[in-house]
Amino acid sequence: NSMLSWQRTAFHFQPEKNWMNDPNGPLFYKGWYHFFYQYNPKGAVWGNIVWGHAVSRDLIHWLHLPLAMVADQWYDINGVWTGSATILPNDQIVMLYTGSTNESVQVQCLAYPADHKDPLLTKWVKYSGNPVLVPPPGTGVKDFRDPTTAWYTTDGKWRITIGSKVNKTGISLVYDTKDFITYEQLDGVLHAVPGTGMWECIDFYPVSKTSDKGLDTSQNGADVKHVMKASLDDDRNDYYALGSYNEKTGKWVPDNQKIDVGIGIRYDYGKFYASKTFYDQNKQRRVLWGWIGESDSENADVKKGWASLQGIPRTVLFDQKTGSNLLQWPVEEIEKLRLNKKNFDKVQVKAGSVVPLDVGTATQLDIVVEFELDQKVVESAAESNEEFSCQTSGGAAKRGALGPFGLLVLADDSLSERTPVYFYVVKGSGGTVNTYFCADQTRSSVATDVVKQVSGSYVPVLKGETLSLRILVDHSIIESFAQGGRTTITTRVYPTQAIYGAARLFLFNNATDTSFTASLQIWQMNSAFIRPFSPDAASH
Ligand code: DQQ
Repeated sequence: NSMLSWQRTAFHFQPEKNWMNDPNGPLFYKGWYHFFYQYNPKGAVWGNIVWGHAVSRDLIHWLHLPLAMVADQWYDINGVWTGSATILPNDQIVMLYTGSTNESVQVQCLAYPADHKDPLLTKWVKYSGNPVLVPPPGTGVKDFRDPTTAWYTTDGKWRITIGSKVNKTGISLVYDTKDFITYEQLDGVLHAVPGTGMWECIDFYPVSKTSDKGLDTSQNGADVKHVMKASLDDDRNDYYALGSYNEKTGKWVPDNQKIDVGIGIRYDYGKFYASKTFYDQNKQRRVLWGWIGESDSENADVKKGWASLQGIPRTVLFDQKTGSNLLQWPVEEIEKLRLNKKNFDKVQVKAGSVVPLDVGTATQLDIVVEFELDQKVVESAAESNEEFSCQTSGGAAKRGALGPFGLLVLADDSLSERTPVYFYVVKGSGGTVNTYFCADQTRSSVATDVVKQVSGSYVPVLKGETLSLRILVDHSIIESFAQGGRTTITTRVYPTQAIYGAARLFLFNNATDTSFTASLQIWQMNSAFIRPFSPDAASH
């Protein structure tokens, strides 16, 4: 349906048509980034799940390849579900994934490339002895899925974790293996959190406390923290916590018991699920992929013939300044798409005003902003001690002394449609200042069949820091990163007016007391090449 084709993106990964969900088995091999994904070849809704496959030199331009694995065995006939890759020291690739059997039992299966010399890894072989793991006694047959990348232990074994639940407690089961064929289940669990329900797509990986390089999944030591991430089936969000991992005892302990998995921090406060990292040995970084679903109706998805995007891959680092969160940032390769830079230096935005930014068409943008508030106003502001939450405090329309202020993205000239991405500053007792970062979908579209909510959270801001924002805009997706990626919000929006040449960008200040200046760098973004598979293209 060409009427809806403007919703397709220009530089986000998506298949030509039909349904996509979780990222699977990302890896770098012989000069190529490989990306696999949950895919329904038969329609724009979830079902008939197989593994799609694409390759890239730079994580931005993609070539679609034939399906890597289809549902053709008794142990995966109901779906070739999510899995992860492990690269062994001899460069062999091992893929573990969940099969949904002919009886809808969740089992773990092994696959490997048919030809290690083929850099495109086009053909995959399923191990003849599959499945390699079945649900252990006491585990629900439908509560056992999504094996992680394996890490190497000092015992000379490979270790994986798999998500499950016991009643309402989310848990991570642990297995050791030498050959990826036979496994030994460890006593106890890597971690468990009551009340969080089924843990899908667990991710478990090291981050460095001292360097801004990523770490191979098997690294550990005094300089290392471990991130535990679970995708909570019950609330469809990805939560992580930082902690320390003792490989000998097999225990992972969160740094802060109050900010545990499923309770404290989210990767992203918008639409972002079933994510997975991989270690990119090419650039020594850890890269995060996340599935960005639609927030229109299923009916609309069927009409437009496709559903879901992948977020721009993000590098993930431990935030050495706060010590309490990760930093997520779009991979540097995205900057190759930047065109026509415009600078706006110290634009004054008075309380209660909207200022247009002349950037031409505003459907494909990379925006970098720094805000400077009038510090005297902040210092002298009354200590409101307001209980603020992005979700429930009235969105961008609700005026406070020190916010909201930020940008109106994917807006039209009359502002009949707009998506505010903004900060809200609250003055607390003793002069404390708390900053929140939100995105408000409530006026994003005049359409009625789309989700319209306000998303966001607290963002840590240290003394002396200015407030900063990076926003990637791509037709129907807005990815926003505050304070260098401490807090992120991904928003799907479906404007009907603010499209093509009618899309605009504005600064806004809905605070009652403070003006601010904004300094911006804004680029138009080129489209990425995301090319369909043709046997010809592959042979050139
Ligand atoms: N998606 C897969 C499962 C996983 C879920 C099925 C998470 O393996 O638990 O498509 O979105």
